[in-house]
Amino acid sequence: MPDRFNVVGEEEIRRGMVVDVYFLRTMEVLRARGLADSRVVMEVAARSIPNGWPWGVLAGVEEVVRLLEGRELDLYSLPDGSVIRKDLPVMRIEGSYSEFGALETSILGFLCSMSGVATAAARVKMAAGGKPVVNFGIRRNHPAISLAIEKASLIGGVDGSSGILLEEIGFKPIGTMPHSLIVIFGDQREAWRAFDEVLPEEVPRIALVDTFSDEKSESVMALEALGSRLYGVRLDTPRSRRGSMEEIVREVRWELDLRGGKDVKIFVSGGLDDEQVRRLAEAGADAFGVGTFICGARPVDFGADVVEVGGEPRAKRGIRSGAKDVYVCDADVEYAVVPAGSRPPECPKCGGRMRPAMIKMIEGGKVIYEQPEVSDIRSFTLAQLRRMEELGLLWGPG
Ligand code: PCP
Repeated sequence: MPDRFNVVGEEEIRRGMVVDVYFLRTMEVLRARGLADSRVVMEVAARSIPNGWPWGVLAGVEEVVRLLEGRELDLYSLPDGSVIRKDLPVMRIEGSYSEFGALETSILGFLCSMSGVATAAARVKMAAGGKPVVNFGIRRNHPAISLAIEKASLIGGVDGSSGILLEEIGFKPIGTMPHSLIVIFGDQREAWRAFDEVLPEEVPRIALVDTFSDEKSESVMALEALGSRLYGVRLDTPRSRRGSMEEIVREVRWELDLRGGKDVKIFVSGGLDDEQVRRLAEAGADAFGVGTFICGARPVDFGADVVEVGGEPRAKRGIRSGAKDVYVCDADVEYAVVPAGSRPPECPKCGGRMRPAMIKMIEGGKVIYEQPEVSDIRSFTLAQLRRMEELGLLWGPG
């Protein structure tokens, strides 16, 4: 059960201990009336995408598969990294309601939270116009889920993240230096030189340049202090000093270039969102550290609804009844939803062939799908988003 941090472990989650009490009451009533083993089809779809955004990125599927493994059911799902839209069915679970009905809380918990992070990460990554974006936000979440959140941000397309646990999923953590290092030294130059002398060569020399005086003068100081060993400067300007960050970036770029620092990168962090990253990238910033916008992202509002009972289509108002198949046209990143078992539809955009988008991942409780590596999922996400960018679909109306 929960430990001192009130954190629930994997075994408790798999046992269904994270559950809304009304599901347990539902099971009690269904059992009392002999309906608990009704064969149902449950469908999961996003009822809305946060902030009215036109698309989201699906994440948390691997965790749902791990949650349901071994339970007598079949699960079909779009894979992690799929770019999804409102009301598009992303997952279909078939089996006896008693096998998974009370797990709805955790099924949605994984999908809502991780897809919210992946979606925000994708937006800020695409706003950066191909420049690196690093997740600096694990400090914004409960430590128990930091690696899950970092994984979701990578699925969304960011280039890296700052936590050392990342090594467990095949990524090297990325970071620069905190203000505390410079404040304790009391002198920027001494702090930067010590950083350069003490740390291994592979650590990039990115000097934080806004601690005691302004970004322009400290950037010049850093170039004078480290010379060609200076890889970059980080601007993390406090809100009390922020005017136009774009103008500050342009000014720093000018002063560095004037003094032979053309190769010195300008890294910006602190309270950035997708719109600010877009403007700063256009102003010449080379890379970004984004925390709250990614790790404090609003969850995607997935709903799980029974759409078939005992083989008969049946659903609540607002939900189309019956099991459905989902097809996708990769060329247009366009989906089509048809009653399960229908003929494959043609792409409504180009008229071309569409392929089944849902993958059977669990059959009779046995996992039959091998999840891709996070780096491959990230590539899949970015390929869809870059295609949408080419088609002018990326920033359209919600
Ligand atoms: C923050 C710290 C985080 C950044 C900003 C995340 O700066 O560098 O990595 O920012 P966000 O959550 O606002 O997007 P500080 O709070 O100044 O911390 P530090 O001095 O350690 O850099």
